[in-house]
Amino acid sequence: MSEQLQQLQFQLNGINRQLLHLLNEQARTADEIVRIKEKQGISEADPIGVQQMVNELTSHNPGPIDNDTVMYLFTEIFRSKMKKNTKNERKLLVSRHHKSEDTIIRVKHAEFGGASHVMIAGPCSIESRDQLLTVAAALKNAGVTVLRGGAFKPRTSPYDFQGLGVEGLKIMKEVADEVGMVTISEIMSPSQIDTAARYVDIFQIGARNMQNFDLLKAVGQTGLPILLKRGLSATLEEFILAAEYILYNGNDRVMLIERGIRTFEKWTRNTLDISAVPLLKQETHLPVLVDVSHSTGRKDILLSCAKAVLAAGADGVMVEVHPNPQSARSDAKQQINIDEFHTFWKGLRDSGFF
Ligand SMILES: [Mn+2]
Repeated sequence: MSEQLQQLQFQLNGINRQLLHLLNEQARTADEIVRIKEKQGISEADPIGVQQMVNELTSHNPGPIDNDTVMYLFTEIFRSKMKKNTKNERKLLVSRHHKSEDTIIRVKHAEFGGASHVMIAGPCSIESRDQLLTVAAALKNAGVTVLRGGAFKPRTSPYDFQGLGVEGLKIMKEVADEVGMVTISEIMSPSQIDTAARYVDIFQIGARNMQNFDLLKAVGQTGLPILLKRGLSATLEEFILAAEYILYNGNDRVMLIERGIRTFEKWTRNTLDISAVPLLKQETHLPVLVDVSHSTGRKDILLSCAKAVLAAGADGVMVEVHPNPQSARSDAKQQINIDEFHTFWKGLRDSGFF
């Protein structure tokens, strides 16, 4: 009995090997068909005619395998083939396949994605000339090159402070010129581009606008440096496809910034997705930054989180700093004051990240 079993097992192994051999033969033949059709300029969704082949097979099926199973098996085999072909065809402009070396974005004296890390700091909202100048002067003294500040604020509630608008941008330009810093501010609609371009160096597209496709197309048609934030619930694929819109429309000066995603966790404002950093660095050639303020929503873990993302390969971090966070008109809870910034900054420098 056991001898018979052994014999059958041996037979089965032999059949499997033959099947594997035939499957490889089949793949080679299908590849050849695809190659010839491509040469002739024929591009079809189903170049090898899977449906037709499966119909042909089921009409000649001797059994005992039923036709449903035959259909399922052969469709699966060919489907993997079709997927492979379409995947090879689509090489995203943001991807490492399209461009293997890192994209370095230079804006005045700041460099993103280069050899050194970048610190972006400043208040959530621009509230007054005094407020911004106080922070900017302190940051500049500490060696920070890039100043952030919101003028057009996309707020969850319409009753919350909506930002100073163009007035805020004017303040930002004045202050930045005075202290000598590169500026980042958010725009929310294509109609704001021309005005903002007069006052701001880098345009931020916020999390809530990551899939505002008209805005992505519009900034794509400019040569302006863009800081694209990951959406609140966006997958990494959706994130890089949003960036692809900008590159596809002609602008390759794009930086990605992880800002936390929405999960069930309540101890942090969002969940900082650290794995996004090495994944985005691996899949794209764009600079990758992390907003540690919005991703955590709390001050006590900022330093640890900043160290973690820089160790994971981030090109820089963004943090919200306000001269008097308690009185801030937005994100009062998460902004750090100037002393706290100095501690944070020293922690990162002592660890060798800056
Ligand atoms: Mn904020």
